Amino acid sequence: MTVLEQPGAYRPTPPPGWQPRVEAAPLLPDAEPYRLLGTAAAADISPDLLIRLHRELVRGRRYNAQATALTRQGRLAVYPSSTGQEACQVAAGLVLEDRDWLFPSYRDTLAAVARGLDPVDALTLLRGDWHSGYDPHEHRVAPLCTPLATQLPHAVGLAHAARLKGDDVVALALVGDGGTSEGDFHEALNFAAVWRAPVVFLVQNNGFAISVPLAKQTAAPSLAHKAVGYGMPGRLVDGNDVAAVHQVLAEAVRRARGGGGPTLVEAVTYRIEAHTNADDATRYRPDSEVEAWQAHDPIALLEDAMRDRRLLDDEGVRAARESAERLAADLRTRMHQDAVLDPMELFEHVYADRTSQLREQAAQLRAELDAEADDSGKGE
Ligand SMILES: Cc1ncc(C[n+]2csc(CCOP(=O)(O)OP(=O)(O)O)c2C)c(N)n1
Ligand SMILES: [Mg+2]
Repeated sequence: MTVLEQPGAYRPTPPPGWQPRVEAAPLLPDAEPYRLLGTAAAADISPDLLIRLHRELVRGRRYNAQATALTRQGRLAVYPSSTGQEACQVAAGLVLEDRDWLFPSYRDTLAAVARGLDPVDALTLLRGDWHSGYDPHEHRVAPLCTPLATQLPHAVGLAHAARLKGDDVVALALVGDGGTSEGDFHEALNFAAVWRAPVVFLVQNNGFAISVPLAKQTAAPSLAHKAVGYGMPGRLVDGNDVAAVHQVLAEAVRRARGGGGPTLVEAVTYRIEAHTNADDATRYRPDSEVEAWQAHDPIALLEDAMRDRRLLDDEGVRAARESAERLAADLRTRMHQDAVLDPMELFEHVYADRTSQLREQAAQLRAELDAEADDSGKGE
C-alpha cells in the first residue's frame, strides 16, 4: 500500500466544513491608487504637516540634482536619484517616531535625510569613504542597502525582537518593485505576518528595475495584491500624492504599533531620471512616457492643493526654494573637501573578534603604511 492509498492520509478535496483561515476581502487593496490631494478630504489635512511636506519635497528635489552633479564632478562614484519619487521619500522619512526604525534601500537617501540624517553622511557610502557612512543608531536609520530586499528580513527581525522585549518600536522598510521578486521579500513578509511583527513595507513601484519594466517583473494584479497571500492588508496609493502616502503609511504604522501586525503598501510612482548616472534610460523607454509622468509631478500636485487652501503663495515657494539652495550649497562645500581617512579603519566593525586572516591583513597594511610614511619622511 502506498502512502496515498492509506485511508485519510492524503485528502486532495477539502472536507465539507472547510473555511478560509483568514477572510481575504478585507486584505485586498483598492481598485485604484488612493488619492487625497485635490479631493474634498484634503481640507482636513493639518496645515503644518502640508507646509513641512512641501519644504522637504522641494529640498529633496534639489538634493537629488546636487548629488547627481557631484557624480559628474568625480565627488561621488554613483548616485541613484529619486527625482519623481520625492513624495514617497519624504512621507516615509517623516511618518515615524524617533524611537522607530527606517530600513532604506540605496535609492532612499531622501527618506534618511528627511528623518534627520546629515545630508553629507547619507552620501558617504556612495563616495566610497567609510563603511555604511553613518551610525545607524543615531537616527535609527539602517544602512542604505544595495543587495536587493535584504533590508526587509532585517526590519522584521528588529521589529519582532523589539516586541519580544516589550519595546514600542515600529520598523518601516522600503523596497523597489524589482525587489519584490527576491526571495528575501517573500521570507520577510511571511515571517512578519505569521509573527504579527510591527513592521510596514513600502514598495515604491517606480515602473522599472533598471531597464526591466513592471510587466516583465510580475504577473500579479498589483504588487499590493501580494499582501493577501501572506495574510496582511495590501494598500495601493498614488505615490506622487505626498498627503495620501503619508496618511496611508501613518495608518499602517498605527496598526503595527497597536499590535495589528504588518501592512504592505504599494506606492505607484515613476523614476524620472535614469536608474543611476551610469544608466541611459532612453535605450528602453520613450520620452513621452517620462513627460506623461512629469505632468503628475509630486511637487506641483502639492503646490496646487496648498494654493487652493491659501496655505502657499509665491513667497512660500520662494522661501522653500531658498532653503533648498542653502542645502545644496552646504552639500557642495562639504563634499568638495577631501575626507581624511585612516585606511586601518577598514578592519573596524567587521567582526567583534577579528579573524586570524584579518589580523594578518591588518598587520600587513600597518607595515606598508609605516614604510610609506618613512619613505615620504626621507624625501623631505
Ligand atoms: C540581490 C541583488 N541582485 C541584483 C542587484 C543588481 N541591481 C541593482 S538595482 C537593481 C534593480 C532594482 O529595481 P527596483 O527594486 O525596482 O528598485 P529601483 O532601482 O527602481 O529603486 C538590480 C537588479 C542587486 N543590487 N542585488
Ligand atoms: Mg523600481
